[in-house]
Amino acid sequence: MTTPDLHLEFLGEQQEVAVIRLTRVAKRNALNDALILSIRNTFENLPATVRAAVIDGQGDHFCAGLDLSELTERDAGQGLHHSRMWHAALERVQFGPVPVVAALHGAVVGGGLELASACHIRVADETAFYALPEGSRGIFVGGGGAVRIPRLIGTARMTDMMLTGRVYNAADGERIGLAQYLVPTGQAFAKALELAERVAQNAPLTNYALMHALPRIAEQPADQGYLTEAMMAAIAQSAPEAKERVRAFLDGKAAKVSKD
Ligand code: 1HE
Repeated sequence: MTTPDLHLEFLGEQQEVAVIRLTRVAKRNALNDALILSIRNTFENLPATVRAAVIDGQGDHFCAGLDLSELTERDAGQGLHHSRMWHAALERVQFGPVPVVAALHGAVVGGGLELASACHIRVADETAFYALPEGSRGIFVGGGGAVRIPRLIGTARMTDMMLTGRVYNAADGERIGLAQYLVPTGQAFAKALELAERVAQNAPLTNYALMHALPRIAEQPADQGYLTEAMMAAIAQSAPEAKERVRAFLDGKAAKVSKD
């Protein structure tokens, strides 16, 4: 649902790509409680036509993180529940109905990086920069960053970012794994949309497996992971759509893998 701080639209022939845009430009898309709840609400209520999503930020920055003006009002118990509220919202992004591509530019900092980390693909343009200023603000990550960010870049790099205030530029961010794609300035959204449209063409069960099974398999001990993989593979390949797609390839009617 579109609000003053979050715009939702649907693109593609079948409205298959949801575009979710942070529009709190005056505050650099800082995430207050209302905006976090809007993100949660949006992912919980995507129409069934949607097969992939793009999230981006209006203005010069993707997201300045937690709205620090709300932080001063909380005691410890409220802080705990606030963090859990972020967890619930970003869980809907990561384990929601469809894969999400983040289009990053400018500041991707604090809670903004936590939001980006909950997405499945990150595309950054050359203006993007990444930081975890929580360290210098005397606080800690609270939006799932302690779980997700080490899985992207390793615990040592995250520790360094928070201890020293280190800022990664766009090129280094791609090098260490904060983004999977680096594109020229101003092209992050177009590339993210192109990728989302491609993701939307996959069999839904394949996308489901990648979103819901793969990250869990990766966390399992190997012997359990192999079994979960086998069960997911069996379910995916038994779907009629999988059989049709394989038949199309064998009949020479589906695209070959090409390096171009
Ligand atoms: C904000 C916020 C915010 C901007 N909360 N109001 N995040 C941070 O520590 C990052 C803080 N922000 C910045 O470092 C800079 O704002 C930016 C590098 C992102 C952008 O700089 P710039 O020069 O384009 O904008 P600005 O002039 O700094 O900010 C414009 C307005 O946005 C200004 O308000 P105004 O009323 O004076 O116009 C800023 O106060 C406001 N603003 N960022 C509140 N974050 C789940 S736990 C997660 C914990 C965290 O995320 S901690 C990290 C918080």
